[in-house]
Amino acid sequence: MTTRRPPWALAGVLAGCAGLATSYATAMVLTIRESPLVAVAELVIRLTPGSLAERAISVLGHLDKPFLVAVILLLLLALFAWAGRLAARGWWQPTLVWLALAAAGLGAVAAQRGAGVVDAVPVLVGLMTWIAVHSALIDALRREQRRPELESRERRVFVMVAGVVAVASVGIAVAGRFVGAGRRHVEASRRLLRIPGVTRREPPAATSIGVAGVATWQTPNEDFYLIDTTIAKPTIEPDEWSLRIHGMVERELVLSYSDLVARRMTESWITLSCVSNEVGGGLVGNARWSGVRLADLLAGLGVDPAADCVLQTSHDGWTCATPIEALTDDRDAMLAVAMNGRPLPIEHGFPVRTVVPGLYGYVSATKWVVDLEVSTFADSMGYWTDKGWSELGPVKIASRIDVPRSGDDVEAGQVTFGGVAWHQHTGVEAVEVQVDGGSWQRARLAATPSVDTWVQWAVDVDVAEGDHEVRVRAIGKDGQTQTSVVRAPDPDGATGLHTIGIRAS
Ligand SMILES: Nc1nc2c(c(=O)[nH]1)N[C@H]1C(S)=C(S)[C@@H](COP(=O)(O)O)O[C@H]1N2
Ligand SMILES: [Mo]
Repeated sequence: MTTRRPPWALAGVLAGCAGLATSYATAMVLTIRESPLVAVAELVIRLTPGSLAERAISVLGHLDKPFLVAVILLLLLALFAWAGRLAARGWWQPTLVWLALAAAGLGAVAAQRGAGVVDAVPVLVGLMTWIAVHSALIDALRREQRRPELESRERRVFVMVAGVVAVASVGIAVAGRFVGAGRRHVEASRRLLRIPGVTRREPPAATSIGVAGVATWQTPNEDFYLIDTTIAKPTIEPDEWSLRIHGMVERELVLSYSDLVARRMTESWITLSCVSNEVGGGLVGNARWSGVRLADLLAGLGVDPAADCVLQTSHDGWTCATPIEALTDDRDAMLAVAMNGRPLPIEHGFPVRTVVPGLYGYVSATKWVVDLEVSTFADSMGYWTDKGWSELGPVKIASRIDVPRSGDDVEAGQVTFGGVAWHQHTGVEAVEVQVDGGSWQRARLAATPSVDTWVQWAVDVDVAEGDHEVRVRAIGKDGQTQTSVVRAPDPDGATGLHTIGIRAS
């Protein structure tokens, strides 16, 4: 019986493809825009000199990207085969290849616009797959090498393992694609949607304090912070959406999407913030929301006066209980269908979410909302309240220094400080800045259309050479001065004054 050379290269290729499949599927399931492979292709495009890229586009037309992906895929297959062959000499050499490939993938992913920690997950899943599958295949091959007399039987083991890996890879990639396709479909419906009564407006000019480096008064949708408990974002077609309002009401109501948007539309600028926002943090944004006022909807239903909350449930099963008062008083609490003049982005709750001025998101801002049960706090428990967070979640008065940044070097002399402050549904009366524990200096404030948004502030302060500590505080229209007492976000929102260190020279 002649000994055949073990198919080392094949094992490498199979392991490599398995890793690509799981990383692709992970990206699809997490609804990350691009798989690591495509991220690499995009990075190559970005690093390609403009003239060369233009020539490639003129030759290949719109096939330039698929062509590039195919070329990278071929290169990868060659590398996979090489990694496989290295395994004949020991386990660590192929491992180095996998690590190097993963590092390249991570680099490409990190280079993408707005990349976050989640975007690394598909690469790590792919890396783990590479190493696990490859070592399983190497194992099978080694056993076969050690016992040549049993070669045909051991070979069967290898073929079986390899077959399972191949089938599983295809299955995983197809499943991932399927999930991704659902999202693409909804994304297409979303883009085509024109909602009557939804308008696009520039922010009023007076809302800008005109200082570079201060967060824009209107937060663009793609820069708006994202917080939710989902892994894959719910993808709901508007025709499939409905909302049931029930519980302590005389008449129940089931609304379809078209029922909802046929009602009178309200549009207002509202700041949304997260209870987990640290002092000085970025879990806050300001957008123009369009939707239907909840007060109008509830008014027709005969709400039991004994009800004190509305238990909201999202499509993915997340819940929160919102004080009914905030949904029925004169503020613009709404079922929002649009954000900054466009249908809600999928990750911000498409097709319908709740927005309530003055309350943190965790007790009010249900994305993908599908059920409202008028109830009592005694009978209702929201997702975060159940985990020990406060039952009521009014937004605390807050202020932030955006410019200069902590750690910046500035020129000694007159320095302009600027930032944002909010005391939602009450309003900010003043903002003050203090250098090195000295006297508090009043900042100038930009305008706001209502008390439900943040306000930009700025102040020019004389700063001597040296290191300085600068703090900011807001004073509310109710006379409340923001406290300097430091408290963690848990259970009802952080307190303390945003403080930065700068060096003037
Ligand atoms: N379905 C659902 N809605 C949700 C959440 C969630 O986890 N699931 N998180 C809430 C929290 S804690 C906040 S701060 C806001 C954030 O909204 P955004 O991601 O649109 O900024 O959504 C709220 N709505
Ligand atoms: Mo939140």
